[in-house]
Amino acid sequence: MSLYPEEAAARHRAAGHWTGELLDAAVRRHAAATPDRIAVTDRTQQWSYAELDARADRLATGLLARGLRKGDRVVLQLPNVAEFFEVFFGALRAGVVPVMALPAHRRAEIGYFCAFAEARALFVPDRHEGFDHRELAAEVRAAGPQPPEVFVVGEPGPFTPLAALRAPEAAPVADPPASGDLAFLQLSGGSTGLPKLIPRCHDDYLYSVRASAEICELTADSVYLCALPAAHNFPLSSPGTLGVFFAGGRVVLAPDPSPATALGLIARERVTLTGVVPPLALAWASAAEAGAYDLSSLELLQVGGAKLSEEAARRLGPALGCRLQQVFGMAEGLVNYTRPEDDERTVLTTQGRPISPDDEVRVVDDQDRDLPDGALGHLLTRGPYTIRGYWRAPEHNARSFTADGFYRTGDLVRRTATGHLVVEGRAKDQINRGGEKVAAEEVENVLLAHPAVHDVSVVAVPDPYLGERSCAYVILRPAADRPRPVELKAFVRAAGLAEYKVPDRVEFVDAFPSTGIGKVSKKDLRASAG
Ligand code: OOB
Repeated sequence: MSLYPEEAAARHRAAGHWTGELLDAAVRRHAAATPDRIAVTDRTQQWSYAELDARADRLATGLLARGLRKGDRVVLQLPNVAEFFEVFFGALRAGVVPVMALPAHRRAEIGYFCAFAEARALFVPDRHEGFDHRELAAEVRAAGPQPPEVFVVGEPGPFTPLAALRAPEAAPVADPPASGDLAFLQLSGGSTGLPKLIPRCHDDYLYSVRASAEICELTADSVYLCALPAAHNFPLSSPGTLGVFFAGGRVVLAPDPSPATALGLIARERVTLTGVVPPLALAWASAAEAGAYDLSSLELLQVGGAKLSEEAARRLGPALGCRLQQVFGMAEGLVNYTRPEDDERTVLTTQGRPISPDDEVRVVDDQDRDLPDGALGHLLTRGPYTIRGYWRAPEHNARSFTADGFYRTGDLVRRTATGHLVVEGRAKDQINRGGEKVAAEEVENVLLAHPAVHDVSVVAVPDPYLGERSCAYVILRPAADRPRPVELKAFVRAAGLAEYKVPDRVEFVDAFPSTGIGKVSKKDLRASAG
């Protein structure tokens, strides 16, 4: 089934945006032309393009030998290790579709992805940041009717080591994927109960990667530090690791994003660009100002995922001795960048303009009427790399897309006369916790199951470091003993949600402020948070 209307696909091909190439084609190209150039460096390994290419082929062969077929889904939960790309490219070559889970996800998320996507396999590390992912995998397997086979990078415990999946020799893939096929499923930040899956194909993703690499002026000499989780759309494609592989450069994987690790790697590996969320950028700036790191190789710092204040933006370039670029993107598609040729004011005060001349951007009022430049409104978008619908979610799609295929981003923006966008806020029911997105409803649904809770409303409250944190306002049942806030937080954790979704604050109230038509007014709740 095609992911785009045929008329739109034909237009994107005719414009030269969609080239018919597969996402991994550049890796194969560089492996042939410059086999010994280093493609990826992690904490313990360094792989050339030839090695990465050969590993991906052997993994593709191994997946098919295990009986997986084109179109089957697997859940990929690997941290920033070289094997992430071995599995990602290997799956793509076999036509097997990875679901791009984050290392922070726990039983609720991973269990849901495995069940909803009917995953045939789950890829995990042994341990990461003190957490045993094999235990998580065992719980997920015990819960599901069709447990996925578990492959482990590191000590396998009761499961299969990744090494056992590598075929001794690569064989040609009999039924290779086409460029319009579903390549992988990204995750939406979400605003409803369960995270939505975002179907990306080779054509649309490769276009965004290639055009991003051009905008960011990547070359074979680019060295990219991947400090955010590799599966996230920003470090994966904006231009991220895939952009660097496209250009034939080198990816350095940071095992964690702390200033000591990241700045140490920038100095040692002569990193030229990297992408981070605002709180991380500020933590790095403070460490850099304190001195001791040679950051002279760094040319470009990209900041995105959450709003960067002008004040913070001013600090970053001087502190890190490089150029700043703002990035406003979303896993559903549209990505905006400030450009090298933009004046300083634009770089400091806007979140950039769209990648493509064929990105259609509308700023509309509550009745979907177009607004003039400068006015605050809802951002709607459609274009050559923005999805037309979430995967297997027809009811949700009817709300999230207009009848003519524009995606309702849920972001409130102004457009300047130059076509740059300024993000002013959000209409979607989500908390943006320093770039990590929390769907309020997902957390509310968990808390509603607590015996003492009558009603709950989770909202964002301002935070000087993360931009926003989450606060759960709780109305207790009349006869209930008042639980302590830590107990409610522990309840969310015990339900298996990722730690970043656990409410930062819990407040008990007698009633919620309501809107004119009797709905909970989250706006007034936020205002009362103080
Ligand atoms: C990126 O992707 P997601 O899918 O995690 O989150 C998308 C949402 C946007 O709709 C917006 O609400 C927010 O994150 N956002 C920003 C922003 N960048 C993203 N809000 C204000 N200023 C920014 N610069 O976060 C993402 C994907 C690709 C590239 C960069 C970020």
